[in-house]
Parts: sequence; structure tokens; C-alpha cells
Amino acid sequence: MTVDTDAAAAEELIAGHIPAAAHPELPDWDVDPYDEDLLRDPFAYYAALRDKGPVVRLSRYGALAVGRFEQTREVFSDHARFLSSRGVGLDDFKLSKPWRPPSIILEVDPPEHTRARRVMAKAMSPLVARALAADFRASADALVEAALGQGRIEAVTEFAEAFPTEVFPRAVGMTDPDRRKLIDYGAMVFNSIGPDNALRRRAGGLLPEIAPWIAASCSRERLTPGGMGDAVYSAADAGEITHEEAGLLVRSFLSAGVDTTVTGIGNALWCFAQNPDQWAALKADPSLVRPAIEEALRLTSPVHTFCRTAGQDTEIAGIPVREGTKILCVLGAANTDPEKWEDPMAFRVDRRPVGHLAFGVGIHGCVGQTVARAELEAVLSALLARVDRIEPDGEAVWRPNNAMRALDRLPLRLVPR
Ligand code: OVM
Repeated sequence: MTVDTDAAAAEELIAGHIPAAAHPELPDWDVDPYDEDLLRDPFAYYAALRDKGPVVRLSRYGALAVGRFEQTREVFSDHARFLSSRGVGLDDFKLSKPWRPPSIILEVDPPEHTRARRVMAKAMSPLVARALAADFRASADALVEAALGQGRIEAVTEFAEAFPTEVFPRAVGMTDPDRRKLIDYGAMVFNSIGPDNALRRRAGGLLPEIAPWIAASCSRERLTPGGMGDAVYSAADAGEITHEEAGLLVRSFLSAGVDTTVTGIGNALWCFAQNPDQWAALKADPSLVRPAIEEALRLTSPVHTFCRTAGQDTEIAGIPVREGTKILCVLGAANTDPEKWEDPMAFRVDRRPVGHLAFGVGIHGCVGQTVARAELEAVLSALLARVDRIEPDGEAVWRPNNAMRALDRLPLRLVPR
């Protein structure tokens, strides 16, 4: 990260951005939300963050944080006041050079955002997701059969990672998929959203090895006709975006489409292993599969934190916020706010948690959410058809990541129906 010396000279930066101003009614907290132990078990931090107030100043990062549902939703919904173009991590892209050319859909504001968003929304429309469903289900069925054959599985590697790294590259139309590189690139992208800590440095260390492969994988020659990647290049042919932009949007598939669904699937399996009564409830009423997916997403919030940057002097809950201030939007905390959700820590497949923030909200709300849901539905439906019980077969271990709440190991025993 190279720091713009003029901007840095104007004011001492903290963690790559202008520090948030203090205010008598703004609680100061010296917690490190990126501490690895906290990331493995964040629920006490989520509760304390909500309890301290509607906005909290994280003194060691000079950033604000919101964890109540109301304010998290407010910041995420208002793209005019709270920008994405200055980065959705702690680094202010206005003050320093990002580690890669910014995403033209994630790290951008309107009007530039609108064109890219339209192209990606079309490439991953509900129609496209529906067309992929049969392929997803066939792969899920095969994975479930293999898992039942073994009886015991390490569900992170053998299931959660195995499924999206098989079906998603096929949906994109990748001719040379590489499971390990896709997983490592996802870890890099999501860890980069945090501070310059050991997690980010460790993940970033693989960049020299992976960046050339990612760049090559985004080129048109490597994408088969009819896939989602080809659809993006067709939009370039039609003049909606440039061909260079098409390559960057294919990079967004590879950045945001793998680690997220890997985590969603692992976390959903963890929810059922922890709550056998809820697996029984789903078996009794398979029409709850869609609500069950939303509930697993709400409770475990695979993307736990994304930031925004105040683009102007403003306020949140009456607290003044100056231009350039970074705001951590703690989605995992908002999704377990007892002011919004009854008995929020309970996993209930019949809750129907409408309005949860696991996919974000507003113009930057997850553009791949229909494909993500289709993947989760394929996996849960395949399990429902063949599996009577999902039981822990050892301790679940979480894998700390600056932006993801993901498992590292999930030993399970699957009992056939
Ligand atoms: C992108 C991107 C990267 C990470 C996450 C994301 C959740 C998008 O490169 O566009 O959305």
C-alpha cells in the first residue's frame, strides 16, 4: 500500500484512513474486531457492540462501527452518503493505491456502478439460476452419495469447498478451473477488507502465484460460449461495457462467487449439525428449504463485516460523522439484533427472516444471490432426499477471516434415510 504523502501529511492516518472524530455522545471502544480469537467466536462482540450504542468509535482503528439492525441497514441503504468507491475495507482508496485495480461493481458508486450492475444482474438473472438448477442438483446428489459411502466426512473440504468449486466454474464457463487457487483468491479478497494484520499479510503472500492465473482466467479465450462469463463479454460486444470492463467483471465472479457460497454451505451444515430438531423439522416439511437457507444465512452471516466511507459531513443516529470516516457495518451483529429478531440466537427453519442483511441491501446488495440460493437449495435438497441425520463427529473449528465467518473444519457423520 503506497500512501499519498500530501493527504497523509494533512492529517495523521490510522489504518489507511482519516480517523473518526470523537464526540461526547460517541462511545469509544478499544476492542480489536479483527482479533483472531474474536473472529472465531464473534457473538459476545456483536452483543457488546449493539449494547454500547447505535454508533461506536473503535479507537485502535480510528473507525466507527454500527451493529444494531437499524443503523446497519441505514448505512448500507444510503449509497449517496456512504460510498463504496473509497473501498469497502479500512483503506481509503482516495488516499492510497489498492492492492489490485478496484472492482467496477463493488468498489464504485453511481453512475459508473449502474452499467456494470445491469450487466451482472442479467448474467445471473433468476432465469439463468433456474437453468443451472438441474446441473447443481446432479452434482449435489453425487456428492451426497459419495459422502454416504464414507459415512464420516470432513464437510469443509469434502462438501462445502467441493461443491461450489465444481459447479460455479462450470456456470461461469471456465476452461481451466483450479479449486485451490479459487479458494485462496477468495481468502485474499475477503481478508484484504480488514486491517494490515497477519490474516491479510498471510493471504496476500499468495498473490504473486495466483494473480497471473486469475488474470488469464478472465480472458475471453478461456471462457466457453453460453456461460455467465461469455454473457458478460457479449454485453461488451453489444456496447454496454468495454471489453476491458468485461474482464474485470469476470474477475468479480471469481472474487465473490466461490468463498461466499463455500462458507454459506459449510455454515448451513453446521446449523443443522448443532440443531438436530431443525433437520427433523425440515425433513417433515421440505417446503421449508428456502426459509431454512435464509435462516442459516441470517444466523451465521457469511460476510460478517463490510465498510463504507462517509462521502460528506453527515450524521448517524444524531452523532456527527465527518467526510472520509470509515464505518464498519457489522452484518453479523445486525442479523442477531434482539431489537429486530425474536430469540435471535435460535436457529429456526420456519422463522422466515425477511429483511436479513446477509446479502447486504440497497444498490450493492449481492447481485449473485439467486445463484447462491440455487446452490444452497441443491445441496440441502440432495441431503434431504438421502440423509436421516447430520451429526457432529468431532469439534467444528472456525477459520478467522477479516470479512468472512467461515469454518476451517467440520467433521460430520451422515446417517442415511
Ligand atoms: C468484486 C467483489 C469482491 C468481493 C466481494 C464482492 C461481495 C465483490 O470483486 O467485485 O461482493
